[in-house]
Amino acid sequence: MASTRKMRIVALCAMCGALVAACSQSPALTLGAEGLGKCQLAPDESLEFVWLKDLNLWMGKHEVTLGQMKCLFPSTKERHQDYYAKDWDKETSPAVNVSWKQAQQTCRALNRKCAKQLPHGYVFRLPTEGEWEAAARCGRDRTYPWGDSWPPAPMADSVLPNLQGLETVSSGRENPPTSRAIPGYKDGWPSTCPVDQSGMNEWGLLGMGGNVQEWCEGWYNQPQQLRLLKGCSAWEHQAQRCEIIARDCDTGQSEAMGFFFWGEVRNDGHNYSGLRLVIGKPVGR
Ligand SMILES: [Ca+2]
Repeated sequence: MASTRKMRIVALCAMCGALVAACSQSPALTLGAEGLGKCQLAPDESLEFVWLKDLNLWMGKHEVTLGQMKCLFPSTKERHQDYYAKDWDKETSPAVNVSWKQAQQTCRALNRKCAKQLPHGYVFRLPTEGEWEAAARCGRDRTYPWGDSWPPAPMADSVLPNLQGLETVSSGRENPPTSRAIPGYKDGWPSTCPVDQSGMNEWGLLGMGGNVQEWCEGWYNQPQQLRLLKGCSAWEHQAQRCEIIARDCDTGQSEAMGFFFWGEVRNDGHNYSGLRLVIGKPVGR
């Protein structure tokens, strides 16, 4: 069934949060002013961006949610397993099982819809590895997105990053089955959590410390065969893999993955992979 949702972009004043303009009424909308931008997909679906002056781009405040993906791709199947509690908020949780190819499709879809509303020379794309790492460091010298401590410490908003803690093991929801967890660590989420509850860093970005891994532009390796993932997921328990410099990969070419909520084990993709968007100058791929 075709979606009746409509897309529009709104920009919010950096200082007071007041609405500046809406693209459905003002095609000349410019997001170039320094501050917070908000790309609203529907009254309850918005893509929020934070202007990062150091990087000359707007970075997604959150990972892209399943609800946002459904808004952009209404014909895409949504699948998840029954072990999720009925009150599980899938719509505001990050989309997972997204391939790199599908992350690029997401950027293209937004660029088609919103090109006229972006500042001249800017596009929706994925962050580069350097941009992702800079956003995770927030201008500081540190090992992990939360600092230098292990086990993980709370993020800047006093919320623990969503990693694989004891609650994941005790809930029986781990998938694939594992008894591994960060010793003594409990962030309260046995799986992914709503994107606005996964810990905010000093630059106002959430999910940089966990929840789902995020596709980046560029390659993982040479010769260029594998695509790059940064960040760790709600199922990560190894310190080294939580470091800002850590890298992960996948072929990223799957067409069959879809924008699934976590829960369906598949053999043809990367179950932990989600995405975060930026609005920035184009980069090579
Ligand atoms: Ca993340």
